[in-house]
Amino acid sequence: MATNIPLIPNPENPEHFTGIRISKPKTVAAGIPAVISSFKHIKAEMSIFRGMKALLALNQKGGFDCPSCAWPDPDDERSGIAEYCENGAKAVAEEATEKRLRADFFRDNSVYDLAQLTDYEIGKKGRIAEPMYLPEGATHYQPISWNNAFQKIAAHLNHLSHPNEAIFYTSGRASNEAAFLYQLFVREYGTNNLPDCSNMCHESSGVALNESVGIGKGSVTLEDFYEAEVIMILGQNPGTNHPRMLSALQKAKRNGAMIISVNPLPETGLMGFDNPQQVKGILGIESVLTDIFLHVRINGDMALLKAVELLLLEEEQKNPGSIFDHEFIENQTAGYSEFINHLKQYNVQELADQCGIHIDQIRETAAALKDKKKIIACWAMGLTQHKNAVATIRELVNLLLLKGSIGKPGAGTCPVRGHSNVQGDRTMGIYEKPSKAFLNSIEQNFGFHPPQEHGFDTVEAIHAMHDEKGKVFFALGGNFLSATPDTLYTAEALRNCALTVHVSTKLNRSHLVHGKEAIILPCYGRSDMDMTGGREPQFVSCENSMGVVQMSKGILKPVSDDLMSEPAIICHLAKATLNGRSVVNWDQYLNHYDHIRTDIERTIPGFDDYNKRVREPGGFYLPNNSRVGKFDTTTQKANFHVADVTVQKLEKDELMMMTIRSHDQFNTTIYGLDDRYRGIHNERRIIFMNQADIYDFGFKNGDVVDLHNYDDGVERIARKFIIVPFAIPRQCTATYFPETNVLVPIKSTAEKSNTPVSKLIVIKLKKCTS
Ligand SMILES: Nc1nc2c(c(=O)[nH]1)N[C@H]1C(S)=C(S)[C@@H](COP(=O)(O)OP(=O)(O)OC[C@H]3O[C@@H](n4cnc5c(=O)[nH]c(N)nc54)[C@H](O)[C@@H]3O)O[C@H]1N2
Ligand SMILES: Nc1nc2c(c(=O)[nH]1)N[C@H]1C(S)=C(S)[C@@H](COP(=O)(O)OP(=O)(O)OC[C@H]3O[C@@H](n4cnc5c(=O)[nH]c(N)nc54)[C@H](O)[C@@H]3O)O[C@H]1N2
Ligand SMILES: [Mo]
Repeated sequence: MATNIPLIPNPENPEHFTGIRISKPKTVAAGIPAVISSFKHIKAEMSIFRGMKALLALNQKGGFDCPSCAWPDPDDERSGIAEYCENGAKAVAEEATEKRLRADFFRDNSVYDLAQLTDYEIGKKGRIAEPMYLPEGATHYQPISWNNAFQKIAAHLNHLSHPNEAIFYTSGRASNEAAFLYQLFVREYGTNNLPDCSNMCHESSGVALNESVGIGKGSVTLEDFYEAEVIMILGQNPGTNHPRMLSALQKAKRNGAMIISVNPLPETGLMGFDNPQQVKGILGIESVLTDIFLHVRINGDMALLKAVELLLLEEEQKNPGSIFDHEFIENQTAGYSEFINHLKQYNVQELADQCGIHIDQIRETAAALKDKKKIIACWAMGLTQHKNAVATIRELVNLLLLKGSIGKPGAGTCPVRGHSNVQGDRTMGIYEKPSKAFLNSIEQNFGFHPPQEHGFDTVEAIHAMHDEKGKVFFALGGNFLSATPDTLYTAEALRNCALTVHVSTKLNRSHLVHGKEAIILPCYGRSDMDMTGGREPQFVSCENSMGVVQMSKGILKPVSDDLMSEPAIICHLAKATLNGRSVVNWDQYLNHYDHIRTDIERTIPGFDDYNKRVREPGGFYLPNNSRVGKFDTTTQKANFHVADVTVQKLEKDELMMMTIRSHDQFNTTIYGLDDRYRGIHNERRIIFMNQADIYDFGFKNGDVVDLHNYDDGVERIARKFIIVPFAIPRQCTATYFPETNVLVPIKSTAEKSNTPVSKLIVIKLKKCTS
């Protein structure tokens, strides 16, 4: 039975179309339609009372942290009623739904039946309400007690010939408290196999920034946005994925900042913004955001950045000292002359051809940057999920270094994080390559010797399970099957496992493509009131994209009495698995989360007075040396980096494809079937193409095609996608993730960060015959 479970997308079981409607892409984001959309999603999932209660607490000081993105809350004024965005409201609706899945649901629906559904349909089923177990060979999940579930997992873990045969994945919603306990348990158990969603996300930023400026996090605060002269936004779609960033951009702009956007798509949110939290916005008065839009080809960023740098260098040479910040370069950087010598080999016109942007526009960009001293560079997945991602991000830092634009107000690096606590999880030690200092601190504070050998990252974990070296897969959140590349290969990997376990709020495809045995442990979400310890509601804490740690306290009554908090699940699992072997006092953590924070404070720098400061409204900033112009690199300076421009070679019948998010999804959670800003309604199986390419390839708008990839001699197929013409450069196409993850070759990963290359997949199109 297990091997017949359909995968979606699956060559044998194509998804059905849902009835596409196309309208003109929007020119302005948010506004009234966003407010209406928020309420529609809330109303579909819960009573208005519960909905209002949740929304009123969302991102308020003393309320809960939005489970959607990692964009920070304003340090000063928060709008009393609406410090959230349309997509934050959708995230809450999805999590706080009153629909629940109990034993009868799993009795009535086999795993096979559930796997026939689309991701959208699966997600809409409701919250998992009690622990469930799938015995070997069974067709249906059945209820299991918490205690038996922990005993079964413990037995599997203790049965392995080495702890490195177990893999412990984390998705970025886990709180600091949960993440800290999780890594502590995993390391005491004996492995560093702690892959996380960051491996697929901003890993390239972490690697690049560490090498360049000595810290894997961004350097700016929200205040810097309001002082910046130029804000560059590369490979990011904030209107959909970080909507509250638009308010910051609007304010920055009012203060005189210029905005330069670099994207293969003219994303609505980048172009214009209608602030729903202001009267003017409600009245539909839009503000134009982007001043210069650079319609780059997929992965043309490196060539573009070099072209801009070269033009700046030409100016600088005409008038030495007028463009570059020589004092900064001299005192605070290393590698300047090698960088300049290498840059001089390039030719602006050739670079312009490579990135697909007219030389006049590149000149305009260079002219805009010429006299500016305070530049912020923002980026997200459009830069990180490429083969040369690390090099491209370092090139962006090169540009900032030339201008002395880091370590001072109004300037710096801003990798815009995805999951709401993905940055905090890393700070807590969710990392397969922990530093010696971190491991030593664990040893000193807890008295056990943690494993020193590095563990598997996400892609390595998939290979290990595929090769039967990874035997137990445990996930703290997330949807591993759908989020990872090469869906069929990953499915084989998961099915090879003896046991797969998911700590989850909602049902997803990873529960349906499972190991020989499978367990689902249902946990509280951010909005749920957590009475662990029995006396008072517990709170947890999260670190946002700008390094602010804040408390998050759920306020809703959980949909079932059979849920447990993530920290509690980890404590119980640790006790069951390590039994008498553990030197950690897990019971005190179950008693009160303050004890977890006390131990975090002892172990990880920057958390002094954690319990006190986290209770202060707005939380506290973690230390960040790059913010103050100190660079903890091997040279003790910010490092220029030399890299070549690489250009993807394409055959005549090949195209580049990037996989992106629609406006109605959070990663693999599909909220709805619309991509409102891009004018797509009621359909996800589409491929955006340039109109001239559609014609040249012999297709018509609306034709249905199969997408093929042939990397490493493997034929990968995603069937049935509707061609939609769009303002995208020639030879570039876009589809939604996760439907096309089946095409992302497992071996195609970024140099140094090993992040799957989800933004440049070489594909061929074939007209669909069936
Ligand atoms: N509502 C909502 N919010 C989210 C998420 C969600 O799914 N839904 N996901 C969260 C997570 S985990 C993350 S990581 C972030 C993701 O946030 P984003 O990075 O904004 O998400 P993507 O949709 O992957 O968009 C990538 C953008 O990069 C562009 N792009 C693609 N390739 C290139 C390229 O080669 N060069 C350039 N310059 N641009 C390129 C695409 O056109 C698109 O605009 O959002 C977080 N927030
Ligand atoms: N092709 C392609 N693939 C990609 C990307 C891409 O752009 N293109 N983006 C990548 C990126 S940036 C990321 S971050 C990954 C995301 O990878 P993941 O983080 O693994 O995936 P999500 O879809 O965010 O996980 C959703 C599931 O998390 C569970 N969940 C939700 N809230 C909670 C909670 O509070 N606690 C627990 N325990 N579980 C919860 C629910 O069961 C839900 O089904 O995907 C990556 N994959
Ligand atoms: Mo992400």
